[in-house]
Amino acid sequence: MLDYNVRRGKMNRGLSVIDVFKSLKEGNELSNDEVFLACALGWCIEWLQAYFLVHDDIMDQSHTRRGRPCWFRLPKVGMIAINDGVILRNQIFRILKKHFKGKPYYTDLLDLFNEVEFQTASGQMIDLITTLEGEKDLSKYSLSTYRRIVEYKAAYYSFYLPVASAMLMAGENLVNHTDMKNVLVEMAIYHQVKDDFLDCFGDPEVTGKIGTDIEDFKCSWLVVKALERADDSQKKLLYENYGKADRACIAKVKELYKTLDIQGAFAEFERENYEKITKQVEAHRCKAVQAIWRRYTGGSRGGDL
Ligand code: GPP
Ligand code: MG
Ligand code: MG
Ligand code: MG
Repeated sequence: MLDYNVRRGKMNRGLSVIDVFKSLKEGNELSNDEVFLACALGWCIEWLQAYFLVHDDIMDQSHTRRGRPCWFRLPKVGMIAINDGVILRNQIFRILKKHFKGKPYYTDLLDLFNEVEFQTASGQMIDLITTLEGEKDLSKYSLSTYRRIVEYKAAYYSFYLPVASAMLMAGENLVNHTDMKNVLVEMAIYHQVKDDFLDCFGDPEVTGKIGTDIEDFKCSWLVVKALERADDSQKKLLYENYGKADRACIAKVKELYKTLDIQGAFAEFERENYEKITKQVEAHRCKAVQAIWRRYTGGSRGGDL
């Protein structure tokens, strides 16, 4: 179960902890002990991610993940996957206890993981309740709703947690970092927009997952953008076909996305935001922010600890 669910990801979150910790050490060689502890923290985030994904795939009724059937889709697993998710989650606190108990920042680490899990579950909640049968209402889908969902379901655990946990390990405190949080949220939105784009237009052979956002009635960036661009008849088509697990309906939505040139809108969003965030990151006084942006945009050399 651990091999199936914890491994084979890109490990951006876990590796970011090491990148950020190194950046906070400003070129000083890390001791073996520090490398080990930064890796242990990184793995805690990978375990957290594994638990989230096992549960998220059940909730989203997804089919594949990392190029294989979702864990709950295996006949011998099914709903036992819920308990497996809980076991994955429990390992985080067992790893933390084993390696960090006695460190001055131990309770701060526990608080951090708990708080971030709460924020993510809150984001998952708003991601899910807008898709409830009987509650489906495309008029609620706006950029501000979208940004709120992404901030909570993705930004805190994917961007803030690697930075904040490495900062605690480096002996820093986490108060007064609002500007840092803001730029990390922008990074998360940039990446979630790409995730949403690939859900519809990506090649499952490459992404390792088959998209389900259209039939799941998700508040995806694509539908928000489509609603912005659509005229009344195109809006009607969206209202009639979005959120239905019917191939013909899904095809109609994809066709409309093409007519509205959502691919072009995505390319424009990507270009503009890459430049905007890169500028913000360069101007930022905290090196940690630069380290995580490099990791997620592939600019880091990586593996050169
Ligand atoms: C994934 O979003 C969401 C999470 C990983 C948070 C899950 C939180 C829980 C408390 C279970 P997504 O559904 O857009 O991701 P993907 O496209 O990878 O399925
Ligand atoms: Mg999902
Ligand atoms: Mg989801
Ligand atoms: Mg997605």
